[in-house]
Amino acid sequence: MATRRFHAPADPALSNLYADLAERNLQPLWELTGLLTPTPKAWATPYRWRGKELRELGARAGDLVPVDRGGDRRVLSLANPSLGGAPYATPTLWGAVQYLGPAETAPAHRHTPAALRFVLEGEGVWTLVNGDPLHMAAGDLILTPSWTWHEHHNPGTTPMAWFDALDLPLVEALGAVFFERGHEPGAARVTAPRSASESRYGGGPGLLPCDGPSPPAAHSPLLRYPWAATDRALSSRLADEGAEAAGARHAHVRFADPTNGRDVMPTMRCEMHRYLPGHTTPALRRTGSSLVAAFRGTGAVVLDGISYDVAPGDLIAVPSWTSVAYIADEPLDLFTVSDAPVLEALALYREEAAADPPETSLTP
Ligand code: 1HN
Repeated sequence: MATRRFHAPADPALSNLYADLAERNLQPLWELTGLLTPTPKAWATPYRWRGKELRELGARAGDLVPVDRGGDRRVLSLANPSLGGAPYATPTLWGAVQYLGPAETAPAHRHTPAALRFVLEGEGVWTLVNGDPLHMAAGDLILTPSWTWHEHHNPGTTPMAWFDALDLPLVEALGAVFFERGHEPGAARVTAPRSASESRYGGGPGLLPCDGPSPPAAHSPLLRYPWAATDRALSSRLADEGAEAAGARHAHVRFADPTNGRDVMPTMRCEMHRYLPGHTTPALRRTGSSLVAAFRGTGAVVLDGISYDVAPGDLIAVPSWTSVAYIADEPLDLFTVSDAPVLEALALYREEAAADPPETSLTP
């Protein structure tokens, strides 16, 4: 596409200059507006996908589409309508629901975009990450870090669906996407009876192995964060004496690399939030985008003053510098994934309290 041509109708010499600039694919900065905005420009807008609809559409895809079509996965990508038809939930994050029927396998592959799965309901799929068998059940977080081989197996009799998040749009923008297919599906292989990642790094809080190989540097060596541990951590934060005395109605925990406390992967931060009934948080805005997956309970997420009610399975895109507040009707458990580690590494992370705008509308 040719570059944009500027015009100066009152000045023929300047008009000629603009024509010559356009000819050579140059643009005059003094004619460009909107490049440096006082605060981040809202070119992506918030969006909510309904869990009920995702479940139904996933099941229909399960009936109609074999798993080996396109990318080896039966995945419905969250395509934020503000992103011009791209299959992206935010400018940096891919979000999706993936559906795997009984006795189905999504074959091994690896790619440089990092992925994670948060299980919204059901159980029984095994994800192998570099051959390490990780069981998936409701509330579990499973990591498939950049360039690790991964495949999903459903040996059970019921279908399973889960939430996928990847840093694919970011890695694509950086020109760093690589992809490779793995062994043939069905090729005979021996899989360990249990996860080495979990036995080495999931033994208990503060317990690390004294021997054996050093953990990988780029991501958490623990690849599965079981719901029981997350739930226990949230309950104990809320039951903490100090917190109780201060009337805490909200607990949040960050999923961390157990060897150093850093985020689970270099590009994505994962957290679990629990809000008790009647609690409303102050509104906050942050640089970088995030996805919210509603796990249990009901309430609302207020984005730039618009209230989106949430029920289990709902997925919500929160673009950069959107003001966010949460309201719980029942105990509300929300999983969040964001690109915050990238913003922090680049010294671009900012957050500030947002003036609570009045709630303007309740979307259907
Ligand atoms: C992928 O490999 C998975 O392994 C899920 O489950 C979603 C979306 C885009 C590209 C690769 C998976 C994906 C994906």
